[in-house]
Amino acid sequence: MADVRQATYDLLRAHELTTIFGNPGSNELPFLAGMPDDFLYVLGLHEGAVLAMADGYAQARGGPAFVNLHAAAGTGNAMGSLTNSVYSHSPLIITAGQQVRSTIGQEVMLANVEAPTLPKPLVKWSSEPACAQDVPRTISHAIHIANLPAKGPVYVSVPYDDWEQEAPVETRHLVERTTAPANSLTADQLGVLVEALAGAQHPVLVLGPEVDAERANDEAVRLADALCAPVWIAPSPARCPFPTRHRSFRGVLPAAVQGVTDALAGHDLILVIGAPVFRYHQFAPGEYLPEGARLIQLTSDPGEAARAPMGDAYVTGMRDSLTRLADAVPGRGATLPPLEGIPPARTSPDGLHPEQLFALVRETAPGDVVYVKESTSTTGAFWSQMDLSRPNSYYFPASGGLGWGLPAAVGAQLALPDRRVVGLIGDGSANYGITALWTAARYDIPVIIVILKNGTYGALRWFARILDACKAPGLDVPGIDFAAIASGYGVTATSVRTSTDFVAAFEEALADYRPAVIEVETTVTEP
Ligand code: TZD
Ligand code: CA
Repeated sequence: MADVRQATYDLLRAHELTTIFGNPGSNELPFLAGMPDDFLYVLGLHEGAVLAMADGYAQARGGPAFVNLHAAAGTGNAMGSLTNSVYSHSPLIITAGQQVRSTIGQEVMLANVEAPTLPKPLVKWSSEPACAQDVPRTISHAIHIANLPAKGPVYVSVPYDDWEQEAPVETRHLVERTTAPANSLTADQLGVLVEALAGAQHPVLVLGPEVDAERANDEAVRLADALCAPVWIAPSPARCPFPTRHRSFRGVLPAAVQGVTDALAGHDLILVIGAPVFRYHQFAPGEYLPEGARLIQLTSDPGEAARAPMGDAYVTGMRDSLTRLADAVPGRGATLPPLEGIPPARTSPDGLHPEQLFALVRETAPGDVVYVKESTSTTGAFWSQMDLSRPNSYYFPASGGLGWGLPAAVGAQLALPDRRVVGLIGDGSANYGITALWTAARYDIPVIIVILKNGTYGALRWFARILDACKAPGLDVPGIDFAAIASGYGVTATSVRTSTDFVAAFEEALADYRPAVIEVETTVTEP
């Protein structure tokens, strides 16, 4: 008869969850001690990095990831990263070890008091099984609910004396069962949408991360072509849902109310696909919609549909909707003029301008490269210079919680051994997740981390000016030697200041299938 631990590992294997991202403690050892040989334990040195590695891995593989944290302290360390996972809809099954059942109430050392409450509201579901025999079913529950729409992180706390207990015989059903969403527009709903699109004079598409998450980018292109409509990326994008050199592509919408309205002026129908309406950032009140415009949103997340301040919404799947819409809308029989070329990168006499750096990255990197970006003052520079044409090519922290990018790049590279992953990380952001470099070195994960060293929290300097708060302290981060830090963690590192030196270092890192850090001195810019 299997024990709870064995039953759980069988369940994880059945769901292809054989990679465990974790950082262990005494509460977790009894579970980990039984780990079968076909499992890989990926050790992270700080739980923020553990969670972000798992998140990057989950998003890049297009499936769930399993995380094992130490009690309340480990959970707490992971929660900064977790703020992003909610909004990227990452199906993370997060487990944490708990003290022995009979001692939790005494609040002994390392007891996780009110464990299921701790990670709320950052998980869509959380639980501590009521008895040992319910542990496999609870973990099965967690896996299914994480993967059902809207996907998202879940949390299970397991007392460590549960693992040795006998699993109930019914557990065998869990290994076999599947759950599947049937989220699809009805024929009537499709008809209403087609009619709205066909009747619109100037429709526009606004695409969000769910399109890329469902790998429906090509279907979005088909719809844009049929409608001959411009395409924007929804504000604060965490992924890239549309090829940026396609003739319909207009850019990323600004993350401010009036900015969106101004950019979409003149359109009578705004179809938002796979994005919240909208992820504004800078508070700048104004009109939510251009005069005379109707907004319709397609999302898999009932929460996103319900909380939008305007428009109609359908809760459905993106790939299915896009495919059926592209098939059904009458073609307009016109094409948009081709885009102009990528503008020349701006330069600066004081050092490498971020636009220059991104242009060099674009010219040197292979066509199927994957970018994980976490440098907040270089957003405009990035989108002006990059050419992202393939699905699954761009990631950014979905809630702006820094410390995600560097470890997420490590996790994405682990999930995508056939593509190179390049982290474009600010010298402020790098510090929050820096320990993931050790994991990259230890597991020989060939990620390339480019650190943009401008010596400051660039975006905060810009914000300080906007908020009239320029006297705020703590905005600069001079004097950090990332090449030394990276070597300390066992990663080959170089520090460069010129285009020639950067290209040489980047080419060498691409040729060498090993982790690398390239620290680049860049000039201060505004987002
Ligand atoms: N801490 C965390 C966990 N998340 C945050 N978003 C911040 C602090 C605040 N913050 C921003 O929102 S942007 C930023 C900070 C500190 C500056 C990041 O600096 P960087 O990038 O060097 O990574 P830039 O390009 O210089 O802005
Ligand atoms: Ca910086």
